[in-house]
Amino acid sequence: MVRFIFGKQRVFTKNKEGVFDRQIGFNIQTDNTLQFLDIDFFDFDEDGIKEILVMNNKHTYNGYYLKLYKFNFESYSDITGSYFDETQYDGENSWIKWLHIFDYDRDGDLDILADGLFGDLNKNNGNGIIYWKNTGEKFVRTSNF
Ligand SMILES: [Ca+2]
Ligand SMILES: [Ca+2]
Repeated sequence: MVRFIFGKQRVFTKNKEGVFDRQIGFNIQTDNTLQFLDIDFFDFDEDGIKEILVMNNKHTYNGYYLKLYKFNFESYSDITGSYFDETQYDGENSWIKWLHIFDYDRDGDLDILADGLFGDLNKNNGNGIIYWKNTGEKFVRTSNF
């Protein structure tokens, strides 16, 4: 569950017994040039606990910044660099609205598709595609432009 409080995003999760517990909520740290747009939960490191993938816009919709956080019931940390090399972009009114996690390229593993592309990112007469391809090691930003 994600609750919006004065521009900060507080995440409440189930405890180890599977019950939501407000005492173990935490704030997703983003710097104040970033604004949260979409969130997905997926177990990137296959330890049985889902990580938190967040799409932000930068500088009030003038770019995007993808972040990944690891959570273990006691703390959380930014592990974006462990799974992604290209996570941000700067451009006037260029941002991404949603993320979808599914096997976009149909090679048997899950990828991360950007949906709702604006500004410079909305190319090829609106048919531009950006996704992060699962290579087994990392998720590599891929596009058709
Ligand atoms: Ca995990
Ligand atoms: Ca795939």
